[in-house]
Amino acid sequence: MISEEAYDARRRAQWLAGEARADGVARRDMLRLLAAAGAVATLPVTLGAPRARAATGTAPPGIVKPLPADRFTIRGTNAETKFEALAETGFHTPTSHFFVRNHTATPRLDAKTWTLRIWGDGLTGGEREFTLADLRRLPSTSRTAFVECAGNGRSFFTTQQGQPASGTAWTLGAIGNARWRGVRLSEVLRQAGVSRDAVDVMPSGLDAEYVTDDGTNLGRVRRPLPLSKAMDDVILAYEMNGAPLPADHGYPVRVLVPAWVGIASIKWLGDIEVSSRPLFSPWNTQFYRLFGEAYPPQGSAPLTRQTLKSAFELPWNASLPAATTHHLTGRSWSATGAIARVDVSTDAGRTWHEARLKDTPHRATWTRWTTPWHPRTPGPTALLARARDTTGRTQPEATVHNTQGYFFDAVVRHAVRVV
Ligand SMILES: Nc1nc2c(c(=O)[nH]1)N[C@H]1C(S)=C(S)[C@@H](COP(=O)(O)O)O[C@H]1N2
Ligand SMILES: [Mo]
Repeated sequence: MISEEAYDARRRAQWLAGEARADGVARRDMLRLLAAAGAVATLPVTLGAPRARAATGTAPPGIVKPLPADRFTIRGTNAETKFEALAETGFHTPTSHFFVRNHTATPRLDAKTWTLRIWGDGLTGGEREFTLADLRRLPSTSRTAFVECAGNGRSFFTTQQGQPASGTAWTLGAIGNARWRGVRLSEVLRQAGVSRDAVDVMPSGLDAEYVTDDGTNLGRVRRPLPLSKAMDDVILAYEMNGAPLPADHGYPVRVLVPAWVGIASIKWLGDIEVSSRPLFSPWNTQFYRLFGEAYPPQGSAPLTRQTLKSAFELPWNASLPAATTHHLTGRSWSATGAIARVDVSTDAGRTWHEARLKDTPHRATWTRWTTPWHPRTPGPTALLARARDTTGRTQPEATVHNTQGYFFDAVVRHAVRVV
């Protein structure tokens, strides 16, 4: 068990030492951001008694959208995108192909009665409520970013490194890249009035409380964010790829935390606590930290930014005819920098050549690439893709093991057969 007091104390010490940074936003910059709050006109919002909470609905459990077998692999309550199905899509992942990670089931919420409640001792003027119309009246912002599960690639700890890890056995399809539109969380927090003492915010979902396999009820899916990140680039998204957010992806409003572990992007947002003390939830104490031989007993710091990965748009064990030129395609992505180059090996890692990038690389989105291959000899082989980003980071040959299988960033050996 993690001592939550110890975590709390360490988090607070880091904060007071000015080390509780997120994506480079230091405490002094955050105070400057907060100081700008007074300059923004306030919006008429409901004060006082909370409105009825959003209906939790009685929809059947599970995922609402169709999950055809040529696009998705069902894994428990989740659906993984088949990378080969992305070959028929463009830069943005359509809803029809976007992976779903549900702790329980997609709730059916009514946008007309939905409200977002902002509360906690880190507010200057007490609790505030926003309807969807209130949020839509605020200035909107759009950006493209991926949502990727921290456990994406987890199964390769087992299959490639012989080191099993607990959790959903994703291959590489627990990622989607969409255009999101919504209101900046910083804008909403300014409207609500954030005090100078506030340090953390905790968005919470309206889906059912999560009960673990051993019967422990962990409550609503929720995970704290340092205020510095909340004030930086976080969006409360109400649109995905130009349409209202689909039910499975958080309708009517989800949090979108660019580049961070998918769990930070809370779907079906119901409330946000703003706190003057560091917050914790099981999703930043017992989950979403690195545990294992290479890590301290209390685990690493809570995970923030995702890592660096590459995938081919090919089925596993794909058959490729010999003596033909194939145009291999794939995607690479990084949360720490833009993709700088991608090298591909078609002979199980003996020789490498640079792939041609098809997109202008940006951090927190992916870059598509292509490379020709003219196999001569029939038989099994492995295709490898290795990305490097603009921070100089390269995909390693192996990832240091952690018991929950997060952040697999090693080069994946994609089995194919030349026929
Ligand atoms: N309320 C709520 N938010 C949630 C989750 C959830 O189960 N409930 N799953 C999280 C996880 S672990 C991931 S990886 C992403 C997945 O987003 P997607 O289903 O839109 O692809 O949502 C996150 N937000
Ligand atoms: Mo996730």
